[in-house]
Amino acid sequence: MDPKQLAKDTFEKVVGRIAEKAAGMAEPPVPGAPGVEPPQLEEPTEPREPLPPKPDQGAPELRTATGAEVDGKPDARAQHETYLTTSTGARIRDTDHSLKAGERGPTLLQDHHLREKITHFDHERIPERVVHARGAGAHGVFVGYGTADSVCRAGFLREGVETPTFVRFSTVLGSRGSADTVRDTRGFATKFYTAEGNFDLVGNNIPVFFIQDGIKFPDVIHAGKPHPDREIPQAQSAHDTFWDFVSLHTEAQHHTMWNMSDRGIPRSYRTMEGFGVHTFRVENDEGATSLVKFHWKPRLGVHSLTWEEAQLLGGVDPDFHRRDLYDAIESGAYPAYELGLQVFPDNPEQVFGDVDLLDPTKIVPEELAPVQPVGLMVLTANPTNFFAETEQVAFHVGHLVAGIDATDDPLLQARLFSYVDTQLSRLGGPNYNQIPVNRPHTEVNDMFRDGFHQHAVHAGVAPYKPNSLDGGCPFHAGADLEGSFEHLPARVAEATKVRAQPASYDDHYSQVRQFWLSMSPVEQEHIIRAYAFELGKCYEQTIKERQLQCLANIDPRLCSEVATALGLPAPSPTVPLVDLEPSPALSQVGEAWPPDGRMVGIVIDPDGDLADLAAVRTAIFGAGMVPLLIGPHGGEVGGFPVQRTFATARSVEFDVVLVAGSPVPAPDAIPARDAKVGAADTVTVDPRVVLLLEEAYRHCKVIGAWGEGVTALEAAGITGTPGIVRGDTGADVLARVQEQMAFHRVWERFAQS
Ligand code: HDE
Repeated sequence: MDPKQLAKDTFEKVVGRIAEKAAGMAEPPVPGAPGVEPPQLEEPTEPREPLPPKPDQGAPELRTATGAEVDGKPDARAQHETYLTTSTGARIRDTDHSLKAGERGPTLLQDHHLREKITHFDHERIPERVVHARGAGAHGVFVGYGTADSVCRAGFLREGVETPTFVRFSTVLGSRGSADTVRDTRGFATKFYTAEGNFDLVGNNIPVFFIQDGIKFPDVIHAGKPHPDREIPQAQSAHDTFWDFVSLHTEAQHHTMWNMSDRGIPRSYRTMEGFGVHTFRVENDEGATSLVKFHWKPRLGVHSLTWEEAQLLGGVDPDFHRRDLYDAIESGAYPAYELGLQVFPDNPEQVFGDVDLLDPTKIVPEELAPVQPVGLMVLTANPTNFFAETEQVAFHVGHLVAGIDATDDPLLQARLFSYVDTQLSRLGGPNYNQIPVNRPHTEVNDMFRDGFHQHAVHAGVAPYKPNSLDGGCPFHAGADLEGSFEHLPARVAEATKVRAQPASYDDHYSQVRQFWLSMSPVEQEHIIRAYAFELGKCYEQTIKERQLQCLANIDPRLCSEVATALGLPAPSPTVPLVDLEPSPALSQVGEAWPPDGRMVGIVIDPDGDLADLAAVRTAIFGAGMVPLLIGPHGGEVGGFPVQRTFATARSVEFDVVLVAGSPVPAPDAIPARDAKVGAADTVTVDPRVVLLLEEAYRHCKVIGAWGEGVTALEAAGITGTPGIVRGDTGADVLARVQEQMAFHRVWERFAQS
């Protein structure tokens, strides 16, 4: 079957099933409601059944601590019942007052309820992840196409097999509470709960890494984290220690270039690629092995923010990527990613062409080894509880299943150690795989015993092997090897113990230049700006000069443009520039993509003509997008619910802006009250609307206006044409807007500026 059709059919099958469940809703929900029903004004006093979870929420499957299926209600473990109790189940009458010696007297030590409540609260926090602390998760389902059978025998890749998944997206450098839209690599970690055990694909949105050997991981992370003395800057690479390290440790230059490109500031987790980075070894039913690299391709295409949007969002909505993920799922725009494999022969050298497959600072261009689709993942439900699921999920590159094995990539080898080790301190002991979100969906008989937080009640007396007292159980996979894991035999050349690496790892620049040469002019401009910004934030001249030398070794024009911004001379290259064939697959610009889940802001004027509004909203919902009405005040305008006001809205949360009227300044357009009003006092259109339009224009978004809305555009000084749609009716404007927004942005507008 045509691969595109396969993806489409699989997506529709999964989404169709959910849509059936949601049928009956009057219109798709505008995301963001905190609960299933609006709260009453007075504090409720009558006991009642607690509210059910929201329809967009899922939860880890109900399994025992040892992976077995359980009959029962998933919310039976939810602690969501009518009456308050102590942690041991005694119903209590009052949790608002501590037990005191008289109304004004001291608190009594006897108050076990107070002490239990406060003590538990005191211990609510666990250590955040040492990297990737900030993240957001979602439940999904993966459907295999069966196309991987020729290379891999893993059961979850077989045709039509459906496997539940949990995905956690993350930034790397920032703390748990840091902003989402910082310039950084993004984590893209997936747990597949397969029938043959859990498989974790712990990848990033960038296909290369800073270092070739895991022993350097503490170095690169210490350099990227805030300075140890002042603990600033938070979640940033724009500082001296980061650039000090990467300019000295030049194998980091490839990853750094990706970070400086638009890939470092994704528009959404829904528009990111994912990469397993390392090469893995896989085996088919016949026992033949191949080397592969894993890729996730987002159904919506790869798309990024502009730098100014990213910066504004850091203040306007630091949770932008989380909210975007949750809102998309809630509004039915289920994020989807196709899993693909680049397949290479398993030759003894483990090279493909000129690329050393064990060097994680190198890619294999897709033009040389196409990404072959093997399945589709659709994210279908939001977590019910952030801590239980997103915080406690524990990924590990060693969670492998039958048919998939690690290679000797020295970065991967260190990771095989690190991921278990880190969970011990983060999750408080060795039994973290018994936490509900980590439980496999298949039975576990590991003979591991005891330890903190042991949830299993192990039977038998012989947790050792061989034994006869427990009848010899559990047995090795016997005659039936189907689905059993085995380390795939791979020859290791006769060698001497050394702390060294192959000479092929010494090329630090050719693929960085290839990336640069593969970018469109707009993308190259963004890269220049990013380097200029980051290095401009460094304090030490030496570090800037050293990094400029690295840039000279990548591309002289890139180097000279950045040098100009820094006010420094551009050095000449110290290595020969190698011109590899550009790889068009690396660029984000040029293709058209589906509109699902895009946020459409609609400026309305209560005194204007609202006749088209109902039809436009319905058409936007119909196209799988989310319409958000922006009015002068909250509540309703012309019978329509207003989701954003001129005071609360900022252009950066919308992908597209429609202007249905030309609203005069609202009563709260007072500079002293709202800084967004600016100094303007002689304007005819609300100045916050003007700012919104100016920003949307500057960030190269499509803008559509009809009726009086055209006047508002003029007030904002928007006279140009690319990506500006003017018309008489809302329906006509929306149709033309949709055509243009398929390209994500109005790229020509960048080129003109
Ligand atoms: Fe990680 N990494 N990593 N990493 N990594 C962690 O594990 C580590 C690397 C990645 O959402 C930690 O549970 C070492 C490459 C993701 O929970 C820790 C090395 C790639 C996540 C760890 C690497 C990644 C982590 C911290 C070099 C892309 C978040 C908390 C040898 C292929 C997973 C944790 C989540 C998390 C170690 C390099 C991806 C400390 C030692 C390369 C997506 O174990």
